[in-house]
Amino acid sequence: MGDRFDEILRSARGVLVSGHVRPDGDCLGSQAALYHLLRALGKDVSVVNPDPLSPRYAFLGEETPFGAYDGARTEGGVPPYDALVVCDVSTLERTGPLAPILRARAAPRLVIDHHVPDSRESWDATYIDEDAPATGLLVWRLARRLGVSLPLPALRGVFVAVVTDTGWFRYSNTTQEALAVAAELVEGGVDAAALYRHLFQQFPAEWPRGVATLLSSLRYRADGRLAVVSADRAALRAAGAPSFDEADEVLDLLRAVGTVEVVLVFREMADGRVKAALRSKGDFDVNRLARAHGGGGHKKAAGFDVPGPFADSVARVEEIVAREVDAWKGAGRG
Ligand SMILES: [Mn+2]
Repeated sequence: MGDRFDEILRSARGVLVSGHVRPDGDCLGSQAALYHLLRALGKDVSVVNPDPLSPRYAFLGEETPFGAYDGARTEGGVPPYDALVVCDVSTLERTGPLAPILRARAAPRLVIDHHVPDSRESWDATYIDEDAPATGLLVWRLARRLGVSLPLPALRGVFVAVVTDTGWFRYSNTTQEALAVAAELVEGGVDAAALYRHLFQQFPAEWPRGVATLLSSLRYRADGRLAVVSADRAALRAAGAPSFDEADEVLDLLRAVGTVEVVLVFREMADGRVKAALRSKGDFDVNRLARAHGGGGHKKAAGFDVPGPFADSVARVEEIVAREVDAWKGAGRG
């Protein structure tokens, strides 16, 4: 695996790095690592994402120049390049407004990712490992393979990628490799406590009010095996949390309940679409459910979005998920 991927990357002079809409810690951390890896190989590198950095990840922008799609510029501001590498997502569709621009370019398209791949997408070469805890670890492996010693900003990127996707080494995707690489990153100069503070202790003052709004809507379905919360923009505004955006902690909190196997969080996006995030504690496959609604992810963490209006879509999707969890519970569970 990876021969053709490495060959295309090696021969390209200019590389464009991109990723999914609303890039998260793994997407951005991988990109930071890849940016500095490719720079170490003497390449011209640009990072352009569909969306700018959210405040949570702004600190990464101090070491790596993250660009974002700009509708006011020609072709969204995407520069010329010889090869494209998409990080942490394996369908071009998920690059949002960048998708038609990237698709129209003749340069080879590469993907480096750990999501369940979408067979409908065609890539010139892929580096996909569904069992990898984070895409950032694949960039780490790539650096090893190419014999590149990564500078500190790249090490920080890999660390951010791994800790965000493993829930700071708490989720079941925390492999021996994740822990071993983390140890090497710390040895290489990564300050774990400083990154913890950046990632998990810098939320805006309104953030707890958003969490409270979501939690106050809690209902249990499927005999307590499914926990559902939802909040539309009006509710968040009324609670004094108009720009509430980080709901991962809510997904974690609800999984703390003993009976709960699956968590479902609904939020209304700025464009009126309804975003559904799903987490599973055990064997229930939330990726399959997300796929059926045009989304995707992993077996234990996945998401999708559907058109509004909010209340109608929430009711409809919640019913579907409750039925599935109910049926799964009956399927030979001890
Ligand atoms: Mn990821």
